[in-house]
Amino acid sequence: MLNKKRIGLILAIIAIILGIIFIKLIKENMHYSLELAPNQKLIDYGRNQQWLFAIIEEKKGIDVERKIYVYSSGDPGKAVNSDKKVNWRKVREYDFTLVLPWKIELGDLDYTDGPQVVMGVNKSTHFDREANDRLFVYNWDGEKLYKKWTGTRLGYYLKDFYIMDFLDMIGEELIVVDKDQEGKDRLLVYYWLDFGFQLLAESKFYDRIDKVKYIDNNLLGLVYIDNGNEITTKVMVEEGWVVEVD
Ligand SMILES: [Ca+2]
Repeated sequence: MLNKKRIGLILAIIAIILGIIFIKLIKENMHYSLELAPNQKLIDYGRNQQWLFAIIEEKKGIDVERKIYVYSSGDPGKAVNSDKKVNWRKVREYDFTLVLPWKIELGDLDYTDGPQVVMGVNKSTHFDREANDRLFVYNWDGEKLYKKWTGTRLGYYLKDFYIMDFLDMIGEELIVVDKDQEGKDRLLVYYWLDFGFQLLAESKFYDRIDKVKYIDNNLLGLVYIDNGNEITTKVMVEEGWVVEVD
């Protein structure tokens, strides 16, 4: 028969068990969340099935820092679907304040090791004092970032870039939106060869390029502005040139 003492003891045990479950849930949520603190802002992120790299801007008093946060989906065998929620767990943090990254993409440029982490940064170099937007490429070995390639200049001014596998050649290709001194845009297509990017094709100059999208093998969707009109077209690579397909 249950007396009051026994009921009290059982309730106490239940309370302790619930407490442990509650603390565990809070802890898991803390580790498995991309939610940011009020002083943090997500600038950009890139991911594959297993890893997510985010550029986070962090305000500390009057200082503003740029960090790279590295998250793992935890299970390398598990596919990440866009319609399925993934509990990304933060595994590393790097301070990139000095080079101010503004865009980040993950890719397999050479399929030998990787993934590669490709960053648009704003940095002056020894040879080029003016701060310019350029690319940094890192290898990620699952634990650390290693410098693979740090930005010799591509074209005039790096306005935007995309990593995508849209040509038959091995690895993913780099597509750069390049702005010239007069403010006109063109596309540059690069592939990775041994130790760096090799230019494969360039487009003509447009007043402005607004959007680049993968459609199919050697076929990109392009949205550009010409004399104030927005034009949507398709382009392909042909003998060193990026040409419009009609
Ligand atoms: Ca390819």
